[in-house]
Amino acid sequence: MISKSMEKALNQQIALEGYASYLYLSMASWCENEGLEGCAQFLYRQSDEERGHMLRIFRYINEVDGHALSPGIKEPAHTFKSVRDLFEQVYAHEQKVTRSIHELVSQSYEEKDHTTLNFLQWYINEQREEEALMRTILDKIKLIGDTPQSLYFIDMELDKINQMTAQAEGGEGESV
Ligand code: OFO
Repeated sequence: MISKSMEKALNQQIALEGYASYLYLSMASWCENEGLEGCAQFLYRQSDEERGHMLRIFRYINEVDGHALSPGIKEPAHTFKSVRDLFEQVYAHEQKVTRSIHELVSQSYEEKDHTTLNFLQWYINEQREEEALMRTILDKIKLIGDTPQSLYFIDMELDKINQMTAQAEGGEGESV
């Protein structure tokens, strides 16, 4: 059984993860329209992952006798200034999610809610990995540059990440 304030905070986290899923979906669509297939596939997968993160919290709340609420999602941006701008936004959003997870952890400590504290460990690790991945992508974009001529090489880098992820998952590399 979780407290009402923890239930509310976890429901807010659901909304944040849900928004990430829709934001990354919108970004995938923009990339696909720009002919950036590697970036698009990467973002489609990230969007799916964020939905998974949302559902994991959703199920947890109900499991511990709370009430998970399906969130209203604010409409994300549909266009982006550049690939660099897009990934800077992804990184900023991931940092925001990390801060929010850490606040949930602090609240769990304060409430001596060891069950939720334990549940959140997975998210702490996930956020560390996600932030590191997005930083790596941004570093590559800075190295390559994002002039129109460089976009092909950025897209190839994203494609390499997609292939590595697919190998790690033992799949064929297509998530949509
Ligand atoms: Fe679930 O926020 Fe990214 O990983």
